[in-house]
Amino acid sequence: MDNGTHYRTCHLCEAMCGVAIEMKDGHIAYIKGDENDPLSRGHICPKAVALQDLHEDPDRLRKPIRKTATGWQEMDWDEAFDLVADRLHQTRQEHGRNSIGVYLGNPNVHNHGSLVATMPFLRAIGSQNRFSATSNDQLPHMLASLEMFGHQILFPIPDIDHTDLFICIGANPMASNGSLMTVPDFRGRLKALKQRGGKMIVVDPRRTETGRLADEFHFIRPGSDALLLMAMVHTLFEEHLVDTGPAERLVKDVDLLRLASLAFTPEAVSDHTGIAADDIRALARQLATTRKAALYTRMGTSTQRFGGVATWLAYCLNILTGKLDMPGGVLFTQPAIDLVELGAMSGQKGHFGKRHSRVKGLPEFAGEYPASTMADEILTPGEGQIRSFVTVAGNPVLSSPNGRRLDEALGGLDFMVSVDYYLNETTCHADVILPPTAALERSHYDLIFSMFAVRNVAKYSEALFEAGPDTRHDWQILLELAHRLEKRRKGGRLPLRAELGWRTFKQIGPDPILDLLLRAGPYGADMGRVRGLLQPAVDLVMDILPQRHPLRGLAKLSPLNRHWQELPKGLSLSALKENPNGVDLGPLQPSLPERLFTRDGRINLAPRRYLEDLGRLHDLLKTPADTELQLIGRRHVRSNNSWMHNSQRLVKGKDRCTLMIHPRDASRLGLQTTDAAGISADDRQIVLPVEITEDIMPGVVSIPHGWGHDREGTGQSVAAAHAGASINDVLSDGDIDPLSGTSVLNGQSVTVKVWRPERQRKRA
Ligand SMILES: Nc1nc2c(c(=O)[nH]1)N[C@H]1C(S)=C(S)[C@@H](COP(=O)(O)OP(=O)(O)OC[C@H]3O[C@@H](n4cnc5c(=O)[nH]c(N)nc54)[C@H](O)[C@@H]3O)O[C@H]1N2
Ligand SMILES: Nc1nc2c(c(=O)[nH]1)N[C@H]1C(S)=C(S)[C@@H](COP(=O)(O)OP(=O)(O)OC[C@H]3O[C@@H](n4cnc5c(=O)[nH]c(N)nc54)[C@H](O)[C@@H]3O)O[C@H]1N2
Ligand code: SF4
Ligand SMILES: [Mo]
Repeated sequence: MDNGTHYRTCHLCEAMCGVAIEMKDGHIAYIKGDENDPLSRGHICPKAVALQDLHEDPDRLRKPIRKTATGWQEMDWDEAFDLVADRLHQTRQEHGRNSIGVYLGNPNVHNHGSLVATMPFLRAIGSQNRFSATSNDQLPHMLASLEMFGHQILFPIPDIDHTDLFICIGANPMASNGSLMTVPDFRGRLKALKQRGGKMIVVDPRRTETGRLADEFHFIRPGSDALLLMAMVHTLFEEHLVDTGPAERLVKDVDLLRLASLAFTPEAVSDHTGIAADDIRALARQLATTRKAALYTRMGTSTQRFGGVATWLAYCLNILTGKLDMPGGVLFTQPAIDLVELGAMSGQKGHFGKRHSRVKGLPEFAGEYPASTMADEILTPGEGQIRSFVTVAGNPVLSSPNGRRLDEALGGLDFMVSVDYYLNETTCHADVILPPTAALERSHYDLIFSMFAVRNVAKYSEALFEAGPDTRHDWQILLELAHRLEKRRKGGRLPLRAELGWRTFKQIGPDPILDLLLRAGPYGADMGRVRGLLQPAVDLVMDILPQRHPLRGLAKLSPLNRHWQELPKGLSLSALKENPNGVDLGPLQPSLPERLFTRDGRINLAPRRYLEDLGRLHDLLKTPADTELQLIGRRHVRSNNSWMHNSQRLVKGKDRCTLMIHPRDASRLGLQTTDAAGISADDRQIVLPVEITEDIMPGVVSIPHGWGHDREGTGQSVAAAHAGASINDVLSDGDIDPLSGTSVLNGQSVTVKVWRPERQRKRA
């Protein structure tokens, strides 16, 4: 691009900030916030400038590489595609289709090209052994949405810009910038909330950056949220505070929930949670009596032993107090490309437990098994054992529990390929690495996070740099591999029609598809006068058509959808290109009952699955509260999962990969700030510098995830110089929420000891 300003949406986290990139002589001069972005209004975090570092990083791979006896060797694309397709095809022929494992990492959902190409790619691989970051993350939210609203990606989003009470449990939006709540400039939005007389309450085992800004803060014992939330439900019933408000006629099984909550009095749960009974009652009362209030839970409540139940109860609390579908409460976003509707139309509302994993019998969710069982499936012999592996934009060695075991598992595969632009802790096990273009060399549209935003917006960014002729986008890599795999499966040749189909798809790519979806969506074509004529006729015909008639789907997913009538119109790809700062589509709006996807059109408040899991919660109540140290994670605004540590600007300064521990525990263990600590569980151990702080609850220790860059064979020089250690080298992969299959990343017990290298060495 010539000199001037390029506007785009930052794709690094879920916040979707608008950035203004100033170009000079073909280079990035500087990056700042885009003041005219309707969602982020000029906000960015320190990671935005790392967009430049990522782009210019000499360690970023730019050509396919292959592992040889004498080291990595560059190869050309055609040769690489053939090699990978041959080897995967060979595995499939020799050991069956399930012998190929696939792991999809987090950056896939920030990449519309990958999203469009993933489905055909997975189909061509044909294996049921699929995994992703979902089961280390938001699976409980997806499950609750599926069970209660009938659709796995229909999330109730806090209407933070209009609420008067924000209750934040197990989330740290000041560091994470929000999750399942795309909320750039959380600080600014919180300030506005307080200025209109509102209040924030935070419940967390650590007084986080968000906790410090709270008007009320409670420490909670890790893993006990389900008890807290159940006691809040109990209080609502006990004090006759249940009022389901706008959703009243839609909600069913309220009584079942009341019965389920009977034993969980605030007094009964107080010891386990560490929160006084009166405080629990007050929490429930405040939520019930503040008209515009929203209760929000995230990682801390989902990736724990009761993640499934806790997340369900959080949804229930918003519903019982009339906050669902209420401005200022929690609402469903209405994105310009409505993957919720599109998914429903193509029969993809979600499913759970249709199959179970081979080794541990764990349930699939949306066709994926829990990431915690990946190593089991690779290491355990037998039919269906994974022999070859594919990772796309993922680093499970650092991001999944028991990383060392996964190291061992990946090291013993017949073949592995990674689509990734770094040689890191996971991809170093690959035989071939296929690096995609850098983010600034491709266009960007946030298909996923536009669906979770606290305001309806649509933003499209054109590529800033032209991708070179010898580069491939992620979608090109995935489609090319899929095409070649399909060809091999069919004995070398595809029928003419299929061949043409693949070629056309590879030719057009994702952007024309975006255009089509935008035009056909809620803010799409303005049908002008035609609508006036057509609409009454369509309404009449709808009245007589059966519920599942395809024409209904068509009318629903077109500008003729009655519920979309009042929305602004005229969106298309070219309209977005003309508005590079993004288009504002207004605040969140009520959308029930149309937006429900349950069979009976009602909200299921007490799905059987959750009730059946309550036996465990009763058991927890009966066992004395744990006295061992509980390990939790944390995030920092200058870090992003495992893959941004090669930017000098982000990692400089004081060491952030430390063990946080309360002074009381430190003194009990004889730990001082200058010490290193050994953190262990079973035979797993890491060593970290100690950070003694009153900000953490006594009995709890915290370590950030995504570090541990000192493994051999990686190629990230800056990250290696700031290695840290991986929390997932301590966490067990045997500890999962049995209801949902989600990894327990928060609330595993650990032992902490002073680390004295000489003494340890002598003993060894
Ligand atoms: N800077 C930065 N931003 C990010 C990311 C990043 O790595 N760095 N990652 C992105 C991704 S992939 C995601 S999913 C989101 C996550 O977004 P958040 O969920 O907001 O992220 P965390 O900071 O992990 O917040 C989890 C909080 O739960 C607390 N916690 C731990 N255990 C418990 C518990 O048992 N109960 C309760 N109540 N709280 C508990 C932790 O102390 C922590 O404050 O962030 C995204 N944004
Ligand atoms: N203990 C603990 N573990 C956790 C968490 C926690 O809180 N505690 N958080 C969990 C969560 S929420 C998540 S989302 C996961 C994330 O876990 P993963 O998704 O497995 O890993 P990331 O660290 O996001 O690594 C992303 C990889 O994608 C590559 N990459 C980046 N951009 C692109 C791209 O555009 N294309 C391609 N092909 N590759 C790209 C990077 O080089 C890197 O290798 O970690 C989970 N693990
Ligand atoms: S908050 Fe997230 S989207 Fe915004 S600039 Fe930072 S990394 Fe990018
Ligand atoms: Mo995540």
